[in-house]
Amino acid sequence: MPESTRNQVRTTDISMLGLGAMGSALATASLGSGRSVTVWNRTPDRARGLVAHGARAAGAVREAVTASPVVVACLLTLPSVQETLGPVADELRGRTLVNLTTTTPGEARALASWAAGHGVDYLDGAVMAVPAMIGTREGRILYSGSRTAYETLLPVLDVWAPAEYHGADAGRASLVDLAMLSGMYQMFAGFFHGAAMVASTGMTASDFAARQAPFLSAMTHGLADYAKVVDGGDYTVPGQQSLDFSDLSHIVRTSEEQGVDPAPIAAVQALISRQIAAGHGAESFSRVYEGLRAAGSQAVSTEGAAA
Ligand code: FVH
Repeated sequence: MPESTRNQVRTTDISMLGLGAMGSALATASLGSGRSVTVWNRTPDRARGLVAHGARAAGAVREAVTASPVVVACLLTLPSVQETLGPVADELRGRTLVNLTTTTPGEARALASWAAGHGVDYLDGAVMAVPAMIGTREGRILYSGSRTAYETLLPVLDVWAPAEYHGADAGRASLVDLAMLSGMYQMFAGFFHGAAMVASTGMTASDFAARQAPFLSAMTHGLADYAKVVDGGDYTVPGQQSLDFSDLSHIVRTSEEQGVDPAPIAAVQALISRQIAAGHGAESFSRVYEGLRAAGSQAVSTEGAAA
C-alpha cells in the first residue's frame, strides 16, 4: 500500500489486539495517557468498556491492524497470535508489532523471524506485572528485539510499566522473564510444602505464612553472595556453606514422617547428592548451579543427536 494511502487509514496511535485482563489494562493505561487507541477482541463484547472510555472498536483484525502504525498483541499463547496475525501479514507490512503475549524464547524468535519476513518491525515484551499494576510504577515489562522500535515507542511503553530493553535477540526478554518466574514458583512450591508439613500440628497455612515470609525475605540477602561465587566460578572460596553441610535428607525424612510428599525438597536434595557423589562435598552449596548447567547441556546435545 502506498504511504499516502496508508496514512489515511491510520486513525489511531495504537491498535490493541486482545482485551483479556492484561490487554484491557494496557489499553486503559494508553487511553489514560492521551493516546488514541483502536481495540479488537475475538469476543467483541469485551471492547464495550474501553469504547466508553474513548477507544475505537474494530470489527475485524484487518481493520484494527490498518488503523495504527503500532499494533500490540496481548493474546493467550503463540497459536492465538499466529491465528490472529497470520491472515493479516500483508497489512502488517511497514508497521511495528509489539507482542506482549507470553511465549517461550524460541517462540518469540520464530515470531520475530516471521515478522522480518513480512517487513514488520518486531519488539517482544514480557510482562512482569499483574493487570492491577499496569499504569503504575510497580512491576515492569522487559523488551527485546528491534532497538529502533523500543527507542521510538518508549514514551508509549513506559506508560504501561517501567520498561527495560534486553537487546536485539527477540527471545531474551522472555528468557529472563521465565527464569525469574521459575524462581518464584519454586519458592511458592517450597512454601506449600512447608505448610503441608506443619499442618499435622494444627498450624494453619496463614500462621505458617506469617513466619515464612520474613524468614524468606531475610534469606534473599544471600542471593548476591551466592551469585558472586557462581560468577567467579571458584566453589572452594572460604566462608561458604558446603554441600556436605547442606545435606537435606533429614528434611526429606521429616516430610515423609508427616505423610507429606517430599517432592520439592527431594528435588533439591537430588541436586546436592549429585554434586557430593561427584566429589565436591567440601565445596560451596552454590555448585548445584554447575550441575544444572551440565545436565541441561547433556539434554540439549541428546536432543540434537535425535534430530
Ligand atoms: N494476567 C496476568 O497477570 C499475566 C501477567 C503476565 C503476562 N501474562 C500474559 O499476558 C497474556 C494475556 O493475558 P490475559 O491475562 O489478558 O489473559 P486472558 O484474560 O485469559 O485473555 C486472553 C486473551 O486472548 C484472547 N484469545 C485467546 N485465544 C485466542 C485465539 N485463538 N484467537 C484470538 N484471541 C484469542 C482472548 O480472547 P477472548 O477469549 O476474549 O475472545 C483474550 O482476549 C498471556 O500470554 C499471559 O500469559 C498475563
